[in-house]
Amino acid sequence: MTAAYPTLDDHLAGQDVPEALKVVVAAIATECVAIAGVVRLGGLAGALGLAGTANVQDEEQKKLDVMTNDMLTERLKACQPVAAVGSEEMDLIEPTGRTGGYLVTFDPLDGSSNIDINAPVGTIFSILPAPEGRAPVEADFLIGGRKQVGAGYAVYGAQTMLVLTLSGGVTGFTLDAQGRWHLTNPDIVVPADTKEFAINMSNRRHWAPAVRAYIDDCLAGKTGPRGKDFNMRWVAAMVADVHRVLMRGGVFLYPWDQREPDRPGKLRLLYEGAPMALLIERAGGKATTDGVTPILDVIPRNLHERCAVALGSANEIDAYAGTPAGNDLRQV
Ligand code: AFP
Repeated sequence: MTAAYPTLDDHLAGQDVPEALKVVVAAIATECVAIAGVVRLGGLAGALGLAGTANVQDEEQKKLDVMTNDMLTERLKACQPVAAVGSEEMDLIEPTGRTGGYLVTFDPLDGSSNIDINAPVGTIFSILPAPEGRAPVEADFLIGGRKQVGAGYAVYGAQTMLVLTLSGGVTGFTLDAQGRWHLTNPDIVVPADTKEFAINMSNRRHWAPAVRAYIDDCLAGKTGPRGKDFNMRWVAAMVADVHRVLMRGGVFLYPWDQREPDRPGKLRLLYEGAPMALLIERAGGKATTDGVTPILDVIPRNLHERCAVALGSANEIDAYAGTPAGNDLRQV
């Protein structure tokens, strides 16, 4: 049945990108197959529960955060064209001892609070060019999302899928029982219009007034200013929420809020915001911090910098930006 679909290897062979980049993507895809195996086994692989440690953002690490971080780090450090890696779960970058080639940042297990309840989680990655002729330093990672040469994610859900962009559009692959990726979604496009939004509503009281105004307008439905009924979804794993947006449209919002006024939201720019923004823009959607500023134009100041996120169907992101008092959709 799967013979009808080209494999990831077939697809990569036809891509007009450097062979070394294909090697990096293949290494990530291979490790995502291994991660999918551990996720699938859960408690049987000793993968549930807390690790008893915290990451650089002082967030509790789950066992699977640590396991998957080690798996992907080890794979990429052994991958010839990779000069250094950076991860949500590591304080500092880890150079591989090689020069040139690529830098890879990743969130090895996004949505890890979903692990213990058997809900979707994923791996997000971003690939940047490495400096030539010298060992990379953290500043080499801080060049902005437009410089990404590739980005993608694996989502471990009802199906395990890999979604990828290199030089062109956005493609989706489905994992078969033998551990091979098949090109099931050759040209993913985000519809311009939607009636679906994703935001953590429990934070409503902390949002800027313009965010509240936008959501209130959506909730008012057909008889409100938007003139249509909206639906809401929140998987609590960016990877799964963004996957839904790529599959059927919608907007995904994680705005700045007043609990931590000096930090622009919860999500991380390098290994969450930027790779997802590249995928969404390449699929015809908009990916912004505030409805207007493209995430890809934000130049990070450090490896673990956060960014506000408003991405998805283009016309709906415009509606978000156009909410009265829209200038209050602040990004610190
Ligand atoms: P965890 O990996 O710590 O579960 O966080 C996931 C995440 O960073 C992102 O994937 C979700 O969109 C967001 O947090 C969910 O945040 P809430 O806690 O506000 O639901």
